[in-house]
Amino acid sequence: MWQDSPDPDCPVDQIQAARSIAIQSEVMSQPKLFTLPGSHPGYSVALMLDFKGIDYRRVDLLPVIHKGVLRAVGFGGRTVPALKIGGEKLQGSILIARGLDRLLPDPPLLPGDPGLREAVLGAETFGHDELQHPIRQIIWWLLKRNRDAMMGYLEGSKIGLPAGLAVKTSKPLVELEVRFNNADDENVQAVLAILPDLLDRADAYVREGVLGGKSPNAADFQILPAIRLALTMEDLRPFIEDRPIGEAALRLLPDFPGTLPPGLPDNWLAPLRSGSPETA
Ligand SMILES: N[C@@H](CCC(=O)N[C@@H](CS)C(=O)NCC(=O)O)C(=O)O
Repeated sequence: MWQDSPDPDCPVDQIQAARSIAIQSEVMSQPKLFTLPGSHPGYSVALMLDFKGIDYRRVDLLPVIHKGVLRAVGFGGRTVPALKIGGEKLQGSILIARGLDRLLPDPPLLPGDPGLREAVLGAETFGHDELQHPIRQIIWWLLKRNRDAMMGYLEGSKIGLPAGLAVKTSKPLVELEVRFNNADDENVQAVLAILPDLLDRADAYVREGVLGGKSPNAADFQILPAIRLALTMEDLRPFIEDRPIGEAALRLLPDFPGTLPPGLPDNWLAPLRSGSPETA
């Protein structure tokens, strides 16, 4: 245990050396990614860590319960992804992206060319501020009505209890998440009405070479997991899979757990049917 005043039997130099070894081992200890099964920004950060070649441990939490765990391990916010790395606690996919580039600049998540860098940052903000949440609202709306489908999204996660039991007892947690995320009929219908525009804008980023290229960047990592999660929803998949953004998501994430059978009211999908020339 650390002592604040020097031990008379131990030279001060040794105390300082031991202290610095302890700090180094904290810095070097294996990073921990706290996430929820199926969380698209959780995937964003997992992909960034893989891209950087960082060996990390994933800690899968259960929705709602995750808040207490995050607090207990010292995070201030209530959402995942949250990352403990190099003695730092980073929370939020964009903040983590900037933090990773600061801690381990190579390979960079942002391009060196100033114009492209600005475009990537703009696309990343679009993915985070405009695309991420609507996808979350649609999936919680569907999961509320088909809790058995959660089994698929739990595949490959270690949540500390059998997946079947987690699904069986998930009703209150799902209902709370639906409430926290405002995933009610009115909002989900509104989100589906703007989805064609969001997809058009995402396609434009691919066409302009801002994302979907050979070497993924921060915008790929922010946007493509959200699109990949949308592709697990059978209601949405036909409107996305043949688009440039759908193809880019399937290239980056060919395997992704979970499937949601059709469940959205047919008339709510009308904007997607008539929404844009690409989906006609
Ligand atoms: N926009 C933030 C927040 C992400 C976020 O809302 N994460 C969801 C999981 S996808 C979450 O933690 N939800 C739990 C809750 O809000 O209770 C980010 O990109 O990190």
